[in-house]
Amino acid sequence: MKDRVLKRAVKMGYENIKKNQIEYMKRFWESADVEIEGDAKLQQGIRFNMFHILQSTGKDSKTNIGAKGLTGEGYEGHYFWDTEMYIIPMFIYTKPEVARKLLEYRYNTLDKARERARQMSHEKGALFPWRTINGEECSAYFPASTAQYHINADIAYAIKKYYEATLDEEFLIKYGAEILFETARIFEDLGHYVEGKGFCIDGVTGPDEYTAIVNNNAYTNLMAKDHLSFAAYVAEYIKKNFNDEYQRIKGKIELDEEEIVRWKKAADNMYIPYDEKLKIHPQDDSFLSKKIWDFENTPKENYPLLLHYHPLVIYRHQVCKQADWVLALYLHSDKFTKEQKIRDFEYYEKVTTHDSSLSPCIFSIVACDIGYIDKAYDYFMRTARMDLDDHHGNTKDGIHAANMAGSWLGIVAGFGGFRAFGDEILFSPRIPQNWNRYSFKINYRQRLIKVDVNKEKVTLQLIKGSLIKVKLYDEEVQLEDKIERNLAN
Ligand code: IFM
Repeated sequence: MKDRVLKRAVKMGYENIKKNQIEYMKRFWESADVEIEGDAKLQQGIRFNMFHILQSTGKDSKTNIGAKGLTGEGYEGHYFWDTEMYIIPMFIYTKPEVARKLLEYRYNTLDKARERARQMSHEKGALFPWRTINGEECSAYFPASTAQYHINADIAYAIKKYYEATLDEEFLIKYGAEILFETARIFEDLGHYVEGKGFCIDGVTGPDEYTAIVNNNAYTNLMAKDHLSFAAYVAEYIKKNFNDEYQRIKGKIELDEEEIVRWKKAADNMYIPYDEKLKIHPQDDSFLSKKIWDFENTPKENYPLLLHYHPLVIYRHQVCKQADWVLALYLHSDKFTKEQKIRDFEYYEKVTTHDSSLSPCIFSIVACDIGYIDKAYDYFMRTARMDLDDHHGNTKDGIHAANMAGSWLGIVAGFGGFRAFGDEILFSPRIPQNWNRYSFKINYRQRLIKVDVNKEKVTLQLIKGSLIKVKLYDEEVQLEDKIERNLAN
């Protein structure tokens, strides 16, 4: 394979390769560039991040993107859920064909995920690994890693978002549906009904690596709910519209129609923990009853905590390494009121160390959503130049790829307020005080939309494609050419 690539390169010659590369990058920036006026260092940071993500990502459906990109030996080149929750979103809306390839990679490792499911005593279905290269689970430590069953739901979420943004039925039929069904089976098998609660999922770890093996991790349950109902929807949709293909998949994985009924029932009855006294979503069933970490008496040099305390000490406390439920508030922002988001955000902000580089960008996005723009800006500033300025002191081990894509999300989903839920495309831009202007581009269903924001105005411009309905703040607009509105405070 390497040989073939080299031979092809020699045949093409340096000048041709250079020309193609320049063309390729030009096309990428035309449909993906982000501009920030008023802060040259930030502008440099965001383009540097996008470039790294683009160049580090495998585009052949056999390779993916390592947590450290192509730049260092940290995490041994392994791929994580970072891809589905941070990197694929950037590609879905800038270069969807790459998002598809990354999802196809999961399809190509589905057999390994089936093997893993059997090792974990699931008779049917597929369980994707926490860290991997060829599809095999490579983690030797289960509490804060392989117990993260949410990976299955994260992959389902990425498939859903990719499908909604592209309506790529060919992908859904050929690859997506089988992944969705096989992974949904795991949640159905894992969960059980508890009277007074509903469908419960025990003994898993959520995204937060400072809290391990708990019952009803709220993030996992909410993601599994969405996964199970989407899997059921896709099964019905394909059965109705592409019955031959449906029968093929059904036969291949021996799918029983009753399973689909059970997925729907589990989704409808999924238990999402809620604390009536504090009016917040606890991270899991036991989170709020644990002692809160003594942040006041923890010296600065003892962070990140994982390098200074035994995991068991950390697990016994209320302390989060990274966004867990706060990530759910962003991914499912349509399901919660602003007041609820504020209560949850404020609670988790007090107990989160952000020892993981995957965290500040998510807090920044949710801070924007609830109108805490200065706070959002402070969080965002920790992401955009993390590797250029070596904020974590470990860039020598490689870049923080998820954070890099997260900085793109911070602008687009955070300050730009972009959300897409099927036919609903929403923008609610805000501008931080230090910027004069910023702009970004969104690809959605063959349209290219440019969003330009300055201190007074928001301009939406349809650069490519036909009329599309979008929502700007609370106003529904038919975007055909260009519209301009006052910037909300
Ligand atoms: O996948 C992440 C995890 O969520 C936090 N620790 C680092 C991993 C790789 O980036």
